[in-house]
Amino acid sequence: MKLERFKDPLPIPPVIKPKWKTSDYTYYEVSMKETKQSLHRHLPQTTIWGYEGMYPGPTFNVETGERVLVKWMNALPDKHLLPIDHTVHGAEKEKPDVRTVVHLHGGRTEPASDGYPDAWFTNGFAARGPFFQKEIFEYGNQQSSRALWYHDHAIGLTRLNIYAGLAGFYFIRDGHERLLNLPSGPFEIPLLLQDRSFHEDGSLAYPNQPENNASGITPSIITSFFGDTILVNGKVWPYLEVEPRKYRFRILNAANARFFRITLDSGQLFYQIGTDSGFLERPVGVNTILIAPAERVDVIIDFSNMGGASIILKNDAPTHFPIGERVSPETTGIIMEFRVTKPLSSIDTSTIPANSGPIKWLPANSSRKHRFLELSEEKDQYGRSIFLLDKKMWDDPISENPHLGSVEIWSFVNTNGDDHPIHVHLVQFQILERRPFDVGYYKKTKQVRYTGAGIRPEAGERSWKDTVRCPPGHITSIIIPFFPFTGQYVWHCHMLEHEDYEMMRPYQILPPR
Ligand SMILES: [Cu+2]
Repeated sequence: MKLERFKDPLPIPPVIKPKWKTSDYTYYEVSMKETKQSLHRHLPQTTIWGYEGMYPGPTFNVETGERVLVKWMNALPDKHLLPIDHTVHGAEKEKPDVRTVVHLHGGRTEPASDGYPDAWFTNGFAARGPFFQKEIFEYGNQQSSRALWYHDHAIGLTRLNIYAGLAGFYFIRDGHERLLNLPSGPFEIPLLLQDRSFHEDGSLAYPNQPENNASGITPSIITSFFGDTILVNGKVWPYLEVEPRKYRFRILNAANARFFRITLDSGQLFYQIGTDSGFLERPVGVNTILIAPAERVDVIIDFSNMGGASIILKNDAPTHFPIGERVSPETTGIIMEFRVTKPLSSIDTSTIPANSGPIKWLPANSSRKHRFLELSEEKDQYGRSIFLLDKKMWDDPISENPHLGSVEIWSFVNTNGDDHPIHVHLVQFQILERRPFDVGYYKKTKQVRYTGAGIRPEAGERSWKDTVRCPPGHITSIIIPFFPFTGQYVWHCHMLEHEDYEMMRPYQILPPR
């Protein structure tokens, strides 16, 4: 299907209002609903699933330390919009087709509210998964200012539920952020990047089997979904009219599997000020930013001297990443357009701060435990590709069990050809290094033989993170302090087709030693 670019203005998801607010807590209700929405002016309306019937969902704006309660409710139909593979763990035929549970990505959340994949629930909470504990989730927001996002996390269905539309932004605000005098209000814009494909009737297209399906199973899970259309905030190739001034963009890669490597065709720099989990120590000016699924970047673009210009936000990340098909310059290579056509409404007094505050760096020797965890590609019993963590399945006994208050180094030993964005729930971490190693030798002997020096994280990664890219042929090491809760969480690849098919593991935070 050929859709014209830059026909629709960029929608900005509305900020959700609480049901009530007391001095002690703020209470929200959010209902997941099926509805129809226009995703492009020339495309018939698309049936989507949205939080509050919106795709993307409404944006949360909360304050550091604010106690937020959310009753997430499933008001979806009984039948799924998209093809379910019942051979995938947790999505067996006897399970309800439409199961949901919400995870606040990047949140320091108690286990009962973290959206454990087996804590799913159906319409009206009629059926509940084995780990379901409560109807109202609680978020303490004991975190500094940053961009989180909320999305579905139901076992065996996450790729389909998010594809159907179940994702939204969640910003934590604080006084430090306000003191930085960043572009704000109408000049702070969230950009949720995704790829999708459509049928002629406007409905969402998601393959019901891989191209060369030798497994005999239909529907069958695919290795990675890549769409032929790019959407921002739920619109296909939108445009945004801006004033000649600085804007702050909160960019999230919410795609199933596509990496975005973004540039501006004007040759301008992005001034990156933050990552997944807060500010960099100081902004970095960069031409290009690589954003894996679930990563966020906080950038300022200065349109001050660009009056009248049209600037295209482009993407050139191959699929799969890093070695795969090149993007099409006419379609997947284009994200959106900025038009500097609005008159300046007021003098731009916002700043790109020279400093955003020091980060307490964790030295490698502050860790007591170092785990090497392989990211491997195997074949399942039907001959399909399956990616595993440490060669273990979701159902295998828990093997990662740090103590509360401890610091560990996790080294992801990537022996396959994909770059995998690994996300650890509850915690934030720092990237120590990525170091090339001898993959063949490792596969034979399980011994690490490095083939080069460790590579420091990129300038735009030098802060706290919750998702880390683990390129092939490298051992990616992160250092993680485990707090403030004990209990069971998950860690996983955030390419949703991988996560849904065994590239996810439970982990347990034990009481302090
Ligand atoms: Cu993966």
